[in-house]
Amino acid sequence: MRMVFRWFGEGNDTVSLEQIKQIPGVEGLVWALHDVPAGDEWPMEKIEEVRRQADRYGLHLDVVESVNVHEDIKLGLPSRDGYIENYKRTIEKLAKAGVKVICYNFMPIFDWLRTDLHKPTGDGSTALFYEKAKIHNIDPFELVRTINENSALTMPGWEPERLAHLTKLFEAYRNVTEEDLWKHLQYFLEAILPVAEQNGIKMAIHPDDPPWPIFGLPRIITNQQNLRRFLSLVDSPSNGITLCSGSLGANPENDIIAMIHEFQERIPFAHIRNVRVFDNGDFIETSHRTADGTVDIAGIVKAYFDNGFNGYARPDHGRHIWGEECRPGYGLYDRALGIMYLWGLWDAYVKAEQAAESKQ
Ligand code: DNO
Repeated sequence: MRMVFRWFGEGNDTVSLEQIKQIPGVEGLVWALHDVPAGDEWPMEKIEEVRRQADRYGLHLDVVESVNVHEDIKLGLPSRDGYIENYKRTIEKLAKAGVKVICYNFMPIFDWLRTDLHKPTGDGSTALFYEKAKIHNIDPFELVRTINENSALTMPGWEPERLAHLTKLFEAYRNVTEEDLWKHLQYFLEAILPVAEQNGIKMAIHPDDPPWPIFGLPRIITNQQNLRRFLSLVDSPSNGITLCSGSLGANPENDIIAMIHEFQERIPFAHIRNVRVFDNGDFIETSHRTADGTVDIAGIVKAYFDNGFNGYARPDHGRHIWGEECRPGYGLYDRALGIMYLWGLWDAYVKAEQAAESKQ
């Protein structure tokens, strides 16, 4: 398990590289050029600038999250080919900069979705929360307004320019079915995976968060069966998954441990976090500790360990604790605690294995 930490860039994050460097066992950053709009080619000078910043702290840039996919690609419009060309050029440039894994998602219009970014948890901390009934009743326009008003920093996946044409986008998706989305995804993969393969890059799709359709928009990367279908769209070692335990874990029917065993060769990147799912379908993001949520984090880490997982992992969102002012879900403290929990589990499994071997 190679531990990495998401960083939004100089002037765009409350967490500094100096702080990240001091978290035990963190070897690299999970980064992106957040100011480049989806669909544009990433400029080499900007990539190199991040490289220089990371180099100063001896942190690598092996993992990018995300190179966002333009809506025209998801919609299957004729204009997609130009955006796909840009995507390919970006893959080549990132490979030149030493990148090994590119995380992306294929969710129509919205990326991750929550109804409350600062839900009190009862102990003085707050966390990201999803209220099922609210999603059924809220107008998506209002949700976008609330999300953006709530945070001083632009939320990843909620960039204003991306959501500026919401009415037009909803209109465009009106007749797009799940099967259409699968076809558009396949077209995209067939175009980019040969370039990724030639350049030694693993593409890692992020599951839909939450893993079910919202606002009548189709969502397909939601469960084990669909992940299996996804991997069979194009059989390439570069066609992989960002296995996010928090996103998939919002549906209690998802057996994440079984997914790790089945897809282990195609998981270059793991997002490890816990959620507590309530009987009414609401869920809240909790600490990483197994006992605090409904996702078996200890079992998940054990499954990675048993499969000799050597990919990248990051703690995912954290709660907002100890009064920290930060990007919702992306503070320093709770994510650092999460890392120590993950290492604690991992090291205990290493020791147990060594003890078992020495007895033989
Ligand atoms: C939210 C993140 C997502 C994720 C993308 C990956 O905090 O988990 O925005 O980065 O879905 O493409």
